[in-house]
Amino acid sequence: IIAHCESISKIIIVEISVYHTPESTPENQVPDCAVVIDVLRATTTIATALDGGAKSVKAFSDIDLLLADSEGLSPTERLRLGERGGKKVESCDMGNSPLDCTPEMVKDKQLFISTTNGTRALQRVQNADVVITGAMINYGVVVDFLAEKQPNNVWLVGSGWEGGYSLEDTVCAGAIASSLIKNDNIEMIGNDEVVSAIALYQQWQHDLVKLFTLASHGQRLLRLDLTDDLKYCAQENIIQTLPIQQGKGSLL
Ligand code: 3SL
Repeated sequence: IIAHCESISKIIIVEISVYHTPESTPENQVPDCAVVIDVLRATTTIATALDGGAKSVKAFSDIDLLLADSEGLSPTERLRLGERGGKKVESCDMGNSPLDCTPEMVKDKQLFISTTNGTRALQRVQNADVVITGAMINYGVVVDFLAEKQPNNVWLVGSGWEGGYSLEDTVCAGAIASSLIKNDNIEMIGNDEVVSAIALYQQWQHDLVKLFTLASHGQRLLRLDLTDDLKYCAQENIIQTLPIQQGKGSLL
């Protein structure tokens, strides 16, 4: 009986809320831990860049601010990534393709990134106690981090597309939540969105490429001939790097 009571007392209740867009997060509140998700493609790119040896990735919602902030570094020290509408921003070195973030390109560089939705989502939650980013390619390390730190409340914030819902961010939120609650000592309470995100992941986990081709932003990327990007972003846990905010907007 004593052993049974001890194991019961170790159960941790984590409150998980999924928000489909940065705009739908509650105003004037921040969670213990915010997980920003932009599977297509910003948080996939950020994880890939840090995994490839980038020193840091600093996110901006505004391109002019990005250009001004990175001005003090020489072109050999920095890399400017800019995307709008899926396309590279003229004044930047690269667009937002994770496939361009090879170790040869990013190693030891400080990256500065601005994208249509993902960097806005990061900005929305930058005051949370802990901010990390997740994507399909690294959600396992997000789950490990949450299982270890056991924050009381977690927001899984999808970037969506210009204020609208996105399938790919929601399925990733579902992957994170469903993996986390597989831990015997963790129980979840959550909003309706987290329950539906888990159901979406359970339905599509074996054919994420197909799901992404149905997604409106997936279709946008396909129209831009970015099929390889889409396939890369749909892979599960191919890297073990966890981007963590250190100072507002900067991920290490
Ligand atoms: O919206 C974003 O932040 C981007 O990730 C979009 S894209 O995949 O680079 O087009």
